[in-house]
Amino acid sequence: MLPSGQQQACTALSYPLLSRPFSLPAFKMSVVTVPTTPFSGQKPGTSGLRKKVKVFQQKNYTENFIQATFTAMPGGSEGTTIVVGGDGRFYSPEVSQTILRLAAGNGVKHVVIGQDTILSTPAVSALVRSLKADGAILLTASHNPGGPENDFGIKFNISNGGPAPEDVTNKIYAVTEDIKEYKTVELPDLDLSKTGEFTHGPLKVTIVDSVSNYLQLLQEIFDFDMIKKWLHETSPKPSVLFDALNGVTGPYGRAIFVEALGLPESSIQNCTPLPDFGGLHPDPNLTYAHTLVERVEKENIEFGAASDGDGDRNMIYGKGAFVTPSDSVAIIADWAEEAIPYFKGGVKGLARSMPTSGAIDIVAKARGLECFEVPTGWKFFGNLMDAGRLSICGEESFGTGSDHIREKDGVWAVVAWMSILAKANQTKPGTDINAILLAHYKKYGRSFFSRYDYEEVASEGAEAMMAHLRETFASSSFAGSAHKATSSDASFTVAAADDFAYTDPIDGSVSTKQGLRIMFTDGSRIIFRLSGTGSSGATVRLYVEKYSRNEAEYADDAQVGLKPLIEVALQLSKLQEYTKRDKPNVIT
Ligand code: VG1
Ligand code: CO
Repeated sequence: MLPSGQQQACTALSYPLLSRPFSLPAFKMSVVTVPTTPFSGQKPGTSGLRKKVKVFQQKNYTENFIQATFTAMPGGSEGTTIVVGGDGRFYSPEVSQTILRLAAGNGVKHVVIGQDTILSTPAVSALVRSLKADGAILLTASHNPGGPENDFGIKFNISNGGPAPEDVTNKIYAVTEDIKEYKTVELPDLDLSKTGEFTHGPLKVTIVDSVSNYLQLLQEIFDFDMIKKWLHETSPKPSVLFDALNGVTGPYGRAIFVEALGLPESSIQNCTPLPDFGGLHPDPNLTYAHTLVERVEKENIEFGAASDGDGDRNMIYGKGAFVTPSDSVAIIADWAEEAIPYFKGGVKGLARSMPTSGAIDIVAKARGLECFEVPTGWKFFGNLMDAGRLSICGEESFGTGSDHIREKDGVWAVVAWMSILAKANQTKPGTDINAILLAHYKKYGRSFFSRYDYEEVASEGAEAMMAHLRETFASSSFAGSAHKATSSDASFTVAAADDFAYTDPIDGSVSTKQGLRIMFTDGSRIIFRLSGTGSSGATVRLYVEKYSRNEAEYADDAQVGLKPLIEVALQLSKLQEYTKRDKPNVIT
């Protein structure tokens, strides 16, 4: 039942009537203004608002945030078309209905929603662009676990299909801090299980198939026939395993790998989206996608890949060959024009997030392309793409993508890698992932990269550690100082250290405090950041990078080569003292 509130004088419809079984009213249903009070902390992070489900379930919590989103929409919400989708996690069905009610209350004209609200993040971005919609609301906490005890999230994308930039998310936050009411129309639940067009109170609602629009886009971008040739006409046939980790890409995986590319059902796993991801942590990395890694190794699978809860991340893993995301984007950029028809006309520019390794910079230099270094978070790539200066970009956090949409795209990256293998096999049959990696290192050198995550540490400790580092950086003797590893004689001299700030080259907006970085004279780097996607406590991310042109090292395990740098990072930051952790939860 709707909380008591004042009715706006739109129609003569009264409450008792509204609770009758739904039939299409011949007149506009009443917009009801419901009083509410602010919740603290509704500040969107790196990618939307992420909190425990229980937090979102508090009365008015979700309504407040959705109202703030409509209020902050550039150009307002009146008369707009919005796309609604998500990874189908627990609490999505309830929130979808809330969005429909508040959309009606806020004058939205048309809502395009995925069947059962299922649309991957890249598919939402693609739909916004192909429908020329005004924005999108995504119900996802991405790779964070789902279920009643875990996380839920809401994210807003703008009309270019990409994550809202900081001026919009800041406005959403400002509205939540001061909210006094939200506008809704009391509509019964709409059955979202059937596709089609519906009238829902004052709204037009189109329920779309989750996959078809996105599949069509991929078929325009890639040469599926070339991939099929590689898969079916190579002897012996390369084997493939795609793992959706029970996240949203299951239906996409089936449509692409089984139906379009003709692979057997055994080449996909965990491909039914589940509200709690079947208890999995839907994050495609060596730790959480370990069943994929084990099967690839045991069954000698040439090409393995996984994606995250909402389908924007990917991991590429072949037999004995893990492709770091930093290498992945560099290699895709290097092969793009040759292997992917979408880029036939030329790649415009490249980019990476600041902590991502410089492997892509080297490709950009060799190819005479502009290369941008932006803060962590996909929202920073959008302006560059819209301005026609960026084609391919990536983040070390298993995010890779291009300007075909304005989100990173897990399945796109997987098909991009299949295209590279298919192309390489045309001239050199038997080329596998390892061969692609080694050839790349031989041409450009290798950037060793690793990230250590210390999850859910006490916020005070994490903040104190960052403050300690800032103080260290401020000392005039820090640049030029030498730091010795604990377990070897390796020593690193500080070339420079700063708190990364970024000025958007297109609109001039400035983002400060985007990560503490120490650059050493040999080109190595250490970076410290606090995560902006966690739902409780703080997560410290430590990134280390070392570049090598020594061929003898190209096949080495990254952890071995990076050990001295990690030791220096731990000493300099006093991380163990501040966070009380002697080991990271995840190493990627
Ligand atoms: C993390 C990653 C970042 C990524 C973001 C959203 O952010 O580091 O690169 O863009 O997640 O990805 P943070 O602030 O926790 O480091 V997703 O797939 O979670 O939407
Ligand atoms: Co994601």
